[in-house]
Amino acid sequence: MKFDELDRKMRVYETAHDHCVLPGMYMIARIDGRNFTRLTKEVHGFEAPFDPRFRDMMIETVRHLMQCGFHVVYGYTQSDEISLLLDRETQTFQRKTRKLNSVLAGEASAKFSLLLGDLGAFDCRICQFPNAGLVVDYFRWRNEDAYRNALNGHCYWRLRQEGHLADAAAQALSGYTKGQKNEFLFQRGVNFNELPAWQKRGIGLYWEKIEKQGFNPLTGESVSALRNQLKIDLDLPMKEEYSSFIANLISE
Ligand SMILES: Nc1nc2c(ncn2[C@@H]2O[C@H](COP(=O)(O)OP(=O)(O)OP(=O)(O)O)[C@@H](O)[C@H]2O)c(=O)[nH]1
Ligand SMILES: [Mg+2]
Repeated sequence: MKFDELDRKMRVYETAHDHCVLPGMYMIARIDGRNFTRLTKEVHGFEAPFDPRFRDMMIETVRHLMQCGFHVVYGYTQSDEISLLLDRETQTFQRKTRKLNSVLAGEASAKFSLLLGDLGAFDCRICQFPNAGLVVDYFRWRNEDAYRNALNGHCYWRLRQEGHLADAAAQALSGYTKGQKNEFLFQRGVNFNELPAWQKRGIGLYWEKIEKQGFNPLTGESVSALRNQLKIDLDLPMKEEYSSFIANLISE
């Protein structure tokens, strides 16, 4: 069989199920560390529940994903996950989910591994939303998840420090209400409300316009130009204020 014929024959098996996200749909990629429970605690011994070194590696991974050829409007990270809101009109890879998922997972894994100096792999899935309200709800959902993770994480590791084995600590926690978890920490000198915002709400990355002063060598005049700069926000708002913040980003 000639190559062209073979190529035509085989290509269909590769592309027949290529899914393209419909025009007008919002796309959010969620990228999540594979087996990071083991990687963070058994292999690399990161501080638990939160290690600023791990946080910074995640932030740098998001920064890379926002600067490697995708049109990302907003990046968000908490725990071992990253969410990227793509520009609604983006045509990258003709909106093929197969390409978006594999390239984003590949870029995240490559960058994080370089930062860690060891293998760290990520998966990726694309969520598709027909309206801005659902995009706001999505980020509220991850924001609330960060809050729950932080409260549970602080209680869990305190119980472990006090000598409870993993199962016993998880079992004890499952019976506590949110108020009891706060009280549990408070009795041990930890005011949950005063813990750093990045632990409770996650971290946002978005583009800010800043004015840069330059110099025109032809006229000798100083000139100003607007530049896009990536803002890393460790102090995101919460609840309704966070919803408004996301809604504003989308409408810009
Ligand atoms: N020690 C430590 N662990 C962290 C930190 N941030 C996230 N993690 C851990 O990362 C893990 C993320 O959980 P999951 O994504 O649900 O679990 P996973 O083991 O990655 O499993 P899969 O995602 O299904 O592959 C949890 O065990 C978190 O405790 C950190 O700053 N320090
Ligand atoms: Mg994970």
